[in-house]
Amino acid sequence: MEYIDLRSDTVTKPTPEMREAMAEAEVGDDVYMDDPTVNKLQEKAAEMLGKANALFVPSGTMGNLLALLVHCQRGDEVIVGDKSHIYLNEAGGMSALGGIHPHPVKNQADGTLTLNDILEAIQTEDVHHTITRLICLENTQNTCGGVPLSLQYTQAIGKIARENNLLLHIDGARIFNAATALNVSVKDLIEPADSVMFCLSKGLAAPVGSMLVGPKKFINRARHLRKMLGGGMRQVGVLAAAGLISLEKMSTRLEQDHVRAKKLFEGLKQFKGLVLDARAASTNMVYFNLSDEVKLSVDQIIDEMKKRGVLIDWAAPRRFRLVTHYAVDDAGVEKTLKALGEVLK
Ligand code: TLP
Repeated sequence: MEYIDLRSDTVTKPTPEMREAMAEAEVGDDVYMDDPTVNKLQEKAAEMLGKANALFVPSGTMGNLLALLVHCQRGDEVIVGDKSHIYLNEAGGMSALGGIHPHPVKNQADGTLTLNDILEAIQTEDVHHTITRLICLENTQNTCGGVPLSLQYTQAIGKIARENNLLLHIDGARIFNAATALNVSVKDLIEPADSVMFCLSKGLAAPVGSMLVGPKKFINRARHLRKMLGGGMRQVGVLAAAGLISLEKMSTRLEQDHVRAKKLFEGLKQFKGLVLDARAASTNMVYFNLSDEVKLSVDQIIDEMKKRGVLIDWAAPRRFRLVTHYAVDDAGVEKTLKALGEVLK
């Protein structure tokens, strides 16, 4: 059966153009920095994001971890959203591997951390306290509905960071979705940040890989730590070739995914028993809860949807997330709504 797969945008497969570019990619040993395709990808990413340098890394999780390890010493503190991927979904890497102490601050429904909460979380100089070193934002904020954080908000956080001698890292796994939704350039959107990680392997459809961008010294240190973590790769131009197409082509088509997420959101309103988040799908994600009137369990719903050719996943015990991407077309949206109508009847 051909499935419509809404579990995540991580499920995207390389496009035919990517497969061709991968087969023909010029390669070299990237630990020697000899892979021309990786070098090209890194130059392109740095240029598009307006930072001095970039580093190709195997995953978003490793990119975020490297940023934390470069910015912080053992015992330093990082201000993070309490619903952020770094805090909840990266296996505690910052603590386990870096001895870094997370200071969680509440993510508001719109994905932001309030300026006041951040200011209050910054430790004062005191023998009892850790040293606050870094603020992390996530844009788009995945678990708050995939909401984009605005340019003005990011600038305000950048100002707080500078005024308090802190650094700012953005987990921009979906930063191109954010920039598309906000109609601003990615470069402007991340300008206040010292470092940014973004993923090639989500809506941008590359099979593997993320990028870390920042100043030259930061990237040099991150390259060293990437090797330490076992992430030094060799003829990896075969993957970078797909990443170049992600940047050149796939980054400009994300609006289509957002339009389809909105169609899904509108369509879901017809079903009793679903509690939609008040905010309309603002990028490529739609979250909803099951009310008590739905007697089926999430697993039963997942199974019944699968029988009808639609893969979905739960985000919390009575909560679902549907994610659109380039393999979900208008017919896929219709098929999903029809299947859900039958299952919830
Ligand atoms: N997110 C995945 C899952 O891990 C939840 C998904 O399906 O959304 N930052 C953010 C905001 C992310 O959403 C993810 C992946 C990552 C970082 C990590 O990227 P990878 O999976 O490449 O390590």
